[in-house]
Amino acid sequence: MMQSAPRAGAADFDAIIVGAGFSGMYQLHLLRDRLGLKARVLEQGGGVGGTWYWNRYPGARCDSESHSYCFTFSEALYKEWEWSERYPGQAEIMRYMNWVADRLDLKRDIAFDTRVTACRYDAAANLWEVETATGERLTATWLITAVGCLSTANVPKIPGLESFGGRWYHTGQWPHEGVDFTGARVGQIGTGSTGIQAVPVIAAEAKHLTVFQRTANYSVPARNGPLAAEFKAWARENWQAIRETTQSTPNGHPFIIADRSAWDVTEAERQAIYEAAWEKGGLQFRAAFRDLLMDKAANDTAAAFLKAKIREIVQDPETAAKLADIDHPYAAKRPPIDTHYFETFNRDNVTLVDVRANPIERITPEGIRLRDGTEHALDIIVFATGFDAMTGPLLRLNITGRDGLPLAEAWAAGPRTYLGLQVDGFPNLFTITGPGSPSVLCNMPVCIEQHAEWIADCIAHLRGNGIARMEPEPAAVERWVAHVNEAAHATLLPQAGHSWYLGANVPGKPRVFMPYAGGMARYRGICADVAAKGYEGFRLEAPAPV
Ligand code: N01
Repeated sequence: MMQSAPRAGAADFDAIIVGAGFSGMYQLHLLRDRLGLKARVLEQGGGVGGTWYWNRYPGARCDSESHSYCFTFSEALYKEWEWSERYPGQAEIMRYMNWVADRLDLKRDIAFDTRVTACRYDAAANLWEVETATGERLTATWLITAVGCLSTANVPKIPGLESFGGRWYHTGQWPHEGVDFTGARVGQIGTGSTGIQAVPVIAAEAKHLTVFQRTANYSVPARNGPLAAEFKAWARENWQAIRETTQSTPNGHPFIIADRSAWDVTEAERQAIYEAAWEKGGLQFRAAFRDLLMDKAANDTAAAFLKAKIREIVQDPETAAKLADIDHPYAAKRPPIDTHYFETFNRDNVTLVDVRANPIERITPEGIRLRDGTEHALDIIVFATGFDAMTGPLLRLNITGRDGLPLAEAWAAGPRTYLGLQVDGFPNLFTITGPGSPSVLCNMPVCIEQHAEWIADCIAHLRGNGIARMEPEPAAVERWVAHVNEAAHATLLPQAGHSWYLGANVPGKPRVFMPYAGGMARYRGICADVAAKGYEGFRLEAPAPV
């Protein structure tokens, strides 16, 4: 169907932003305070914070180091806040987010407790109409999704859940008042980054914890602790240098990947390097050699070191063997970091159950029954089972583009975007950290700042040039999808066949490697180049003459 020429319509808002986490907050600040636009944020939660508003599970803590897990666009803002620990806990991040929101006076333009139920593009008016759960309808020229990549909880459809006589929770929808595990028999399903953080904290409180492991996972100690006064002073004084580092590294973290191959050193030197990285702790372990994510044999050396650590820590050989029976390259799935995860299996009140060998058959009124008939009696089940990642939060918005095309249909075979920022058929829609952008492979605030700034600059350009409609050319989308695929396959990442990066954790979801694995610094350059070339690959249309 031919589409009518765009008109500059009279909308309620210049921009509607969905979500008030890091991305929605910064996008609001840029559009309202820098461009002077009329912008409104719609947020499902009762406060700011995005993922941290919902993920209040025991042990919830960020695994980016605190001095890099924050906004860095403003020197003043950066220097005014002081983090207390190497890795910020959920409560401290929430304090930070609220502090920023108040400091930038953002809350007056955020509608809380407002769930978006549908977004429709009206081609004739060239407007987005956004509907909320209360039936309210708002219109805007620009629709910007700031819904995060991990905000749609994945509760597996295990038969019998509704019959369970105890309580159950998903870590991503944790009750604000907390959960009292005292005296309880707890079962936790899932051993991803979340599960690995939750296990030690739940075990310390519960009468008994049974961990149901489907896929064994690597983990490196976080070595979290209070930050020394000298470090805090160093971070304050080095705002610019920290920012330059995080913007120049492939993953947006404040450490540099060593410029050496695992094969440049002797076996003894390699072990010493891994040992030092293990002692230092955290995600930096990945930075020991530059080829860990490219060369399977190099990766095998790291994997062997980490599996040996598990066997060294865990006293019961049978439990250690199950925990170390890891079937994917190190860091091909998101690598967790922990505080006493493997040590927790030495406690008398913790049991590991291998549900790959003996799968969960059903949930009964009393607990969890496995295929071989074994029944685990439980009072509480914790689902640390992850998310319908990246596409889930977008599809949940029921977005309909040009010619009534639902996003779910456009993406039936997997997400297709240009730069992870726009989708053909969906004019004037921007997706912050969308599929096809580095997003979850990067320290999130770093990629969020880049996206929000690119979008604000783009909107300023469009307004300055009288352009009313922007949409990617299908050929540009085609090229970008191919490039995202090629970038993923240049690494070992697709080798973890059950990873949520591939959508493999949600039954029926298309298996497409969703984030851009070419590195954040390279991606930043590509986006800048596209803008410098007059938004190459996008179709820009001026309003129709009146
Ligand atoms: O989720 P996951 P997550 N039966 O999907 C298992 C971020 N994050 O919430 O691997 C049995 O990684 C599943 O098993 P398998 C971070 O980006 C960040 O832990 O599919 N088990 C797996 O073990 C992270 O990667 C921080 O075989 C089932 C687990 O549940 C992302 O969030 C902290 C199952 C899910 O692991 C998601 O992590 C925490 C079933 N039916 C999280 N279904 C930071 O610190 C699923 N599983 C920033």
